[in-house]
Amino acid sequence: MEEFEPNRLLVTQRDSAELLIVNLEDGSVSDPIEGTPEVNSEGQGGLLDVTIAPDFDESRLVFLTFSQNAEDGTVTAVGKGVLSEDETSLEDFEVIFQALPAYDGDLHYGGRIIFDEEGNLFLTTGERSDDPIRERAQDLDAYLGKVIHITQDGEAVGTNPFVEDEDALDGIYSYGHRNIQGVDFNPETGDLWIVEFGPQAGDELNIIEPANNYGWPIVSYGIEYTGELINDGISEHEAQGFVEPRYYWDPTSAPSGMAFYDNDAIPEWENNLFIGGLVSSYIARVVIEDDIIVGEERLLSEEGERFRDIL
Ligand SMILES: [Ca+2]
Repeated sequence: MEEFEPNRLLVTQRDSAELLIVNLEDGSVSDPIEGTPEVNSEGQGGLLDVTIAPDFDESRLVFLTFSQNAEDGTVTAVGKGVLSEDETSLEDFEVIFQALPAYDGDLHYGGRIIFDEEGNLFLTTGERSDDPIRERAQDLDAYLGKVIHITQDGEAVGTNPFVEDEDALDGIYSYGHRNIQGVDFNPETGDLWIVEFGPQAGDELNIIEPANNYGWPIVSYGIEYTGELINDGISEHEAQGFVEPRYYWDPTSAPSGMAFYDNDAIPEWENNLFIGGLVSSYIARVVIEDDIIVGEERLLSEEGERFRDIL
């Protein structure tokens, strides 16, 4: 979801690949916007995130992420198009980035995007789930299991940490991630925070800094779906060069979508972090002091809903 005008949202529908406009004042929903990309909607794929350019009022540029058919499987892709003045179509839609390599699977696309203050994009990916492809999260020559930092044309940002490393892809910002499904900037510190799925539990809240390795699939606070430990459950993550999460969930919170509260309406919530939950069916309100998580409240669990995104 993206609020592109007061009380009006651009909303993606994952499996039908529709982009819609929802009016929060009267609850009305537009017809699907024309010109959106063809997606592969098998498994966890489909039309994923949507955001608008910082200069949307002039450019009317809309950015989408989606799972795209490629030669040897599917990829997480980013594209952009211009929302027509009558809001019925995305014009001149073009793909600006593909998180290669492609893989013949339908899980763990990641696919969240957010603009930084310089007008560049952070894109999150997944590691495509299966063993051994998931090991590519540790490799700097693959865009799987990464936070990626690109311009609005899909080029690597020049200040990225691995641009001088000939063996590494220039777009990589951080690595060792599993499946990142939420991103936001902390309004108090300016830091980029992400939330990512663990395997069986072990969902992580991480602060992203350039060149950091967040450990997957070498270390985790979760276990395999089979019940086996991850690498015999090795601990001492930091001693091995892996960055510890700020917080993790066990059992799973199935985190999807997140937003810091930065609004005067409810002063008690100032700078709290709200995280959607899928199978967990609650919204987590996370209280943070000096980058330490000091409290969590679980909201709306009685609704029995899957909360895929948060504004
Ligand atoms: Ca980790």
